[in-house]
Amino acid sequence: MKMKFSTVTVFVLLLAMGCLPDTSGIDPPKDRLIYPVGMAVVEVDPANASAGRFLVVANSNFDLNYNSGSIVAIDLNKLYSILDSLENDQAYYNARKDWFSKDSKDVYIPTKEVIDVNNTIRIGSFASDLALTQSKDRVIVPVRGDSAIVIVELNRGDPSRPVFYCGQDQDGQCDNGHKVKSNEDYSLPLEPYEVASLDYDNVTLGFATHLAGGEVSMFVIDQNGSVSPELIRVVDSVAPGATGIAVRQDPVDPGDSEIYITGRRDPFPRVVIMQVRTDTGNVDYIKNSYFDDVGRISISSEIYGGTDLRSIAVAENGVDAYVVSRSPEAVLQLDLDHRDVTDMVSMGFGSEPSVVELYTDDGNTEDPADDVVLAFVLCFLRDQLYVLETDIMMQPHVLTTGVGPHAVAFDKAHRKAFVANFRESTISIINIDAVNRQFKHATVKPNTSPDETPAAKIKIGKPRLPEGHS
Ligand SMILES: [Ca+2]
Repeated sequence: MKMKFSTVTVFVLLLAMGCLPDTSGIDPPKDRLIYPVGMAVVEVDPANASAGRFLVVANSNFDLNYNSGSIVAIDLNKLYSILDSLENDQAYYNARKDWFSKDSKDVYIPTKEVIDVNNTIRIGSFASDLALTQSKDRVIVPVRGDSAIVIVELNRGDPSRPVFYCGQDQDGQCDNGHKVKSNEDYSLPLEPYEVASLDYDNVTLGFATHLAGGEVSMFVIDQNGSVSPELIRVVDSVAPGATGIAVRQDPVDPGDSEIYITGRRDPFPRVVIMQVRTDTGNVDYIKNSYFDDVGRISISSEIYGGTDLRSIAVAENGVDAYVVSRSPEAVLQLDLDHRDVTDMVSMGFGSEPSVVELYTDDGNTEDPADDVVLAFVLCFLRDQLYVLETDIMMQPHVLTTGVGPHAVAFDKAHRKAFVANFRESTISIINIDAVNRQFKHATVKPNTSPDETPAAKIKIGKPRLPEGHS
């Protein structure tokens, strides 16, 4: 356990120094998970599953073992085919005994079996997040080692380019036409941490929190359907230790869309609400971008206390939001319309929750009345995933993840959650049965063993823990 804390300390120190990596040395292997920090599921054509379905992962190269970080694409169709074969094809299963851990409690699918190396992209070290645009065809990755926010476009039609395209050269390095960087007018603040985006008239804008100085930056991702990254505004001192970011897209009037920011060092814990208030009838967002703080939801009170807010997520209904607090260790439910805290569930002392993401299940019908909204909360230091049923806001389900869970993504069509285990460079696979409120690791029975042997948990990648880990 001692090593665990010291690695976290190093992580915090590196963040605080904003140091840049050495670019000489060994190129990262194209088919590996290397301290993964962010993930999302991308469908090449939502109407046609065979067109491709990927889990895109940002690798941070946190220990600087390689000269850069990377973005890799896990082919989910291939992964599901492997899961199916392990379960149902005896010969296939028998031929893969070397995937099992010594005690047969775990199965590690080698990353080279599922990562599509034609879509591996190289980025700087210390990526900190990965998010999709509203239309889910642009991937946004803040990268401290590049002092940039990288934009990757989903290529849906051009067979001469990879599916994930950032103008990459032979080395897999993105071109400058896919990076948001400092320019003549604005300097990209240190430590871009989390990112989100909103669609306006003919323009997709991105927003990033900056941990060191508490700024929020605004940038163009896409204009008239073309990627055209440009930093266009930086607002100072939004929230001390600006960390979490989430958005509510207004489908009718994009000008009413809102951006929500949390800070981890805020003496007055609150969710800051921001808006782009450029006149949408007379649009020039780039030359005349008016972006500011328009309100707040105060979290500070005798009941909630706390100064350390982390992640925030907005529900599909656009009304409820969930915020993770470390002091006290809790998940808070907010009403965004009334700008109020409506409920809270304690996560227990020492849980140190760090990330929340929401999964909406349709329930038994197409009627939204029986939808189930689940909050997936990661506890980095405890190696735990909590699944909170937001309709009852009671004691959550608890699952043990790999070491250092850092990000969660969902494949709703397959009712799966993926958890990126940062410290061991693996991904856990969770089966979601929302109707019966059951959440279990994907497993397979070791068929050569007696029936009482517990099923082996399936992970993507073999754990590689830092030296000295116990
Ligand atoms: Ca429903």
